[in-house]
Amino acid sequence: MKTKAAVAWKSGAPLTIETVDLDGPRFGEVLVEIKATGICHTDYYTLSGADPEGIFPAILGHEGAGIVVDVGPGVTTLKKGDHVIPLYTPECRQCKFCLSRKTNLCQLIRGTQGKGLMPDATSRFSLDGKPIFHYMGTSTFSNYTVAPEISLAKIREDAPFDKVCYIGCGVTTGIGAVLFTAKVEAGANVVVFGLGGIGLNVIQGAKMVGADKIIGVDINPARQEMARKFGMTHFINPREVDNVVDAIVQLTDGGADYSFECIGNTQVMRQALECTHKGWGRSIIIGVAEAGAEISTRPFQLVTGRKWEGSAFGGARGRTDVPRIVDWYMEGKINIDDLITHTMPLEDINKGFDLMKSGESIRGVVLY
Ligand code: NAD
Ligand code: DAO
Ligand code: ZN
Repeated sequence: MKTKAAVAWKSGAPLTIETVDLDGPRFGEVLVEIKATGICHTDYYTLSGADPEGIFPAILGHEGAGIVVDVGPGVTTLKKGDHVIPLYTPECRQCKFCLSRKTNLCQLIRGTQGKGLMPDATSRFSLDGKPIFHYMGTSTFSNYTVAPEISLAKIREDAPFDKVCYIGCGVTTGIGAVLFTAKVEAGANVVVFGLGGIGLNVIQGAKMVGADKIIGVDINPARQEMARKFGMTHFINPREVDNVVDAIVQLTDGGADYSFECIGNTQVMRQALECTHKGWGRSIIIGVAEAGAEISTRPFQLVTGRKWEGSAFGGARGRTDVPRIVDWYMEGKINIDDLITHTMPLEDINKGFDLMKSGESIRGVVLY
């Protein structure tokens, strides 16, 4: 079939809207009509050329929601008409990683997904007979996409696509890091570095679990108002204090119980570790730094009880946890609507990237 898609031909260049060819789903695969997709910082990270796994030409996008149109042979858990959210972190429930119950990083199709291919090592997308690569197993910047069955979470049918698409990355990454990775307890002091599409959801998660002080840190003062609405109790602009770490240690009587880095800046990652409490502080890295970047601190920071950790997709097991998070939204337990600041047709997707880069949007969503 033919589908409209925004194609990334090479790093650093704007996406162009094309009518591309899409082959039908093969064994274990599903054809999905994408109804809405968010634009995340990670799409820009790949488009900018900073992503070591970035391959071109590709159809980016990993934060979508849509409807199953067709299923390939061997598909047993999904059928035509099901509503789904594509998962860049699949959940096969049978690989060593899934069975360990210690991680959400399913590895069953990791090799081919990282190469921009379906599990049989081929692409379903092409133009003029030349293949176009998939992205993160999702490629939601295409009106129709093919994804492995294990990379799709089935969700309730009354959930609005234009809102719950954000659960495909930002919402789950932020709230999940608090609930599933850190398991923050009520009364804890929490610091969030970077109040963008991810950090605001960390704030929202911290509020949900009953954190005491929720301190937001951002160089963009305009983020303060939104963050307060989501539960932030204190704001620090690093450009207005002599030393961010000292300011947090003072505010929290010795250091935060938990900190979350939601920027991808290795200097800030160090601050995030060092502002946590001696003996038990835990710092969770969510931000993705540029290829080859390294982090450093004095080892004594760890000897004296601080822990440095990371979180991918909020530690969520997508097929299990994403439908639950959709329920939380539908039950009014989480706020997504206020974070979607801009919507646009696919033709305006480059404007969506510009709004994100300038800090004007929190989440821009493409509506098909
Ligand atoms: P964003 O651009 O919406 O937000 C980043 C925020 O950080 C902005 O508000 C910006 O003003 C602020 N900031 C920038 N430099 C700063 C500094 N030095 N000190 C304080 N604040 C600073 O980005 P986002 O969509 O929220 O994504 C954040 C990061 O998370 C990115 O690196 C993205 O790739 C990554 N990410 C990780 C996962 C994961 O699973 N681990 C998933 C999605 C995104
Ligand atoms: O299993 O090695 C692996 C892949 C892990 C992917 C983790 C992705 C988290 C960071 C990228 C954010 C994407 C939106
Ligand atoms: Zn698995």
